[in-house]
Amino acid sequence: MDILKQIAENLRQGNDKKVLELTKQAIKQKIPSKEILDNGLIAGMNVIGEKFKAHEIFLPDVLLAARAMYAGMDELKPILIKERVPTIGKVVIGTVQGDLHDIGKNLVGIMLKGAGFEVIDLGNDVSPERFIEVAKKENARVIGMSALLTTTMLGMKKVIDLLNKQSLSGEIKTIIGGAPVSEEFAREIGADAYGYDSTSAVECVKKLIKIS
Ligand code: B1M
Repeated sequence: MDILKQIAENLRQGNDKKVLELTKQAIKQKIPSKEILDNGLIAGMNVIGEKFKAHEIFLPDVLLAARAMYAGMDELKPILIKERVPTIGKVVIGTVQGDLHDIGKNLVGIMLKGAGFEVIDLGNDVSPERFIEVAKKENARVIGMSALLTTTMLGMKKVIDLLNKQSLSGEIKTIIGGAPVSEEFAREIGADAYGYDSTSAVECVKKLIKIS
């Protein structure tokens, strides 16, 4: 089996030690880090998502898979960030209130750092007030919000409404992302951009900073 398939398979089994070992091997074999991420780690996590949805596996299995995902991601992080250029703007990121999923948000943070942005990561379960308070204090030009639950995605609108209420939407731009959100939802709630994945998030933030 090719090494990326092995990474995906071991992530699926929640074997963090093996995922770490295989990720190290893949790096040694000079497989591009983006390929290890997309075709190894994320591919494995996608299978977990499908199986969880179909009730074929349960929460503890998902937790183990998340731990294995982090084992690989931590190894890739310095490589993804390596081509860092001088800071081109500050971005505050976080997962919205009530939502504990942070793997995708962390990936977006890693890619933004790699592209030269200064990233202030507020973690998960972030209240609308906190997003804005920190963005104002840090003079951030963009707020990036992640949501993985249909029950929490409306938290993004709360942030945008608060920005409008404080007349800050001209200075602080917003980008949203996460499995349940879409371009259409971004338009509906008045977000400035929608990132489909971590690569498109970087492109969007670059554009937002140019126009803001
Ligand atoms: Co949860 N979970 N989970 N989970 N979980 C989902 C999201 C779910 C779709 C699974 C399913 O049913 N198929 C489902 C949501 C259903 C819905 O809302 N319609 C679900 C559920 C129900 C739950 C619980 C409610 C389960 C329960 O307790 N009964 C619970 C909720 C807890 C809470 O948040 N309050 C829960 C808990 C968990 C764990 C803690 C076990 C774990 C999270 C661990 C962690 O994050 N540290 C977990 C996981 C791992 C998942 C799945 C399997 C994988 C998510 C993931 O990390 N994907 C997920 C299934 C799925 O998404 N298919 C699922 C990999 C990651 C790289 O992708 O996060 O999509 P993603 O990020 C992508 C893009 O979306 C985008 O870029 C990233 C890279 O490409 N992106 C952005 C993300 N944020 C962005 C921001 C941007 C731009 C792009 O700009 C700022």
